[in-house]
Amino acid sequence: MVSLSALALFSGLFASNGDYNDHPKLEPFIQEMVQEHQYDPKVLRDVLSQAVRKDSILEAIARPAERTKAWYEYRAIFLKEKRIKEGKEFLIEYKAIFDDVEAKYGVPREVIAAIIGVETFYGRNTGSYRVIDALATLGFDYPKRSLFYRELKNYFLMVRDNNLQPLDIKGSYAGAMGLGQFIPSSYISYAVDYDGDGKKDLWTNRGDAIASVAYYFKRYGWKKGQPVADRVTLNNTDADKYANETLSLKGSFKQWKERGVNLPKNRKEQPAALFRYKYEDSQEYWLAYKNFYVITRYNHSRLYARAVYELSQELVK
Ligand SMILES: [Ca+2]
Repeated sequence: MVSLSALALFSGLFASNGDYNDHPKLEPFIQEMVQEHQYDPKVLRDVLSQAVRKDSILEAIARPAERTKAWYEYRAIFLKEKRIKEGKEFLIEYKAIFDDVEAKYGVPREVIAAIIGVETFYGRNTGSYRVIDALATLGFDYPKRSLFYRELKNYFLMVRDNNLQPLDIKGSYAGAMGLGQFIPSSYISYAVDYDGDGKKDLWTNRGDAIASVAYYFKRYGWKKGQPVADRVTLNNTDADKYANETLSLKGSFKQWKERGVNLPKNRKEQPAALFRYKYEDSQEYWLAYKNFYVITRYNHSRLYARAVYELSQELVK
């Protein structure tokens, strides 16, 4: 059996200043970037030679809360008094920005604040990993690497096109950055320079970060003034089998009624999905609409979307 200290010594002997100098995927990556994006290979080699493989990242990505926790456990993480209180303060402190952004993008301030609250506790925990380490580790050494390999490419495009320093940027273990935890492709597509200073600063600039989350929601089709979800009951236990089938809005009101859902009163006909949420000794059913689906575009999880929605409701109580 090889001890951990022997492994550390081994990697210390063979890595000069980083772990990717001799990685078999390094040269193909560089060649693709040169061919696809006319990227300067010297920059890629220089930056990637300083990337460090983080085993803690490979361990963290294997157990995300969305997959390992029941709703009542997941909910307890995000619907805490402290997160609600600080969210209300966040809305007050940046009221002028929220007034402006809400009017411009049509996305309610409490939804934007809830996203930032769930993602980073209103900017307090934006991540302590170097993004280059996170994306090199996941893009080169994670078995399900294709998304991260693409994001590593996008990261290099993002830093080149925005004059950012690739070795300095910090983020989550998955390479998500700033108050709203944007991955590089999201930064490229949805980051906004709200204050017009020529930089899209999602790490420290509240206006840029808040407007970028709003723009993300607008682009994914947020419907201003429309509902997110309603709690419902079932009049037929068979209906349960249609719950949690997919995040897509696969049924009409007529179909959900036929399957045994007691439809909410005074709600106009619209496509919907049915979700089941487990508590310790019970469960709830929710009928979710387009705006709920838009929240799942931020993180593909019915637990995530409901936590964001519930937190948003608490912020305006
Ligand atoms: Ca800016």
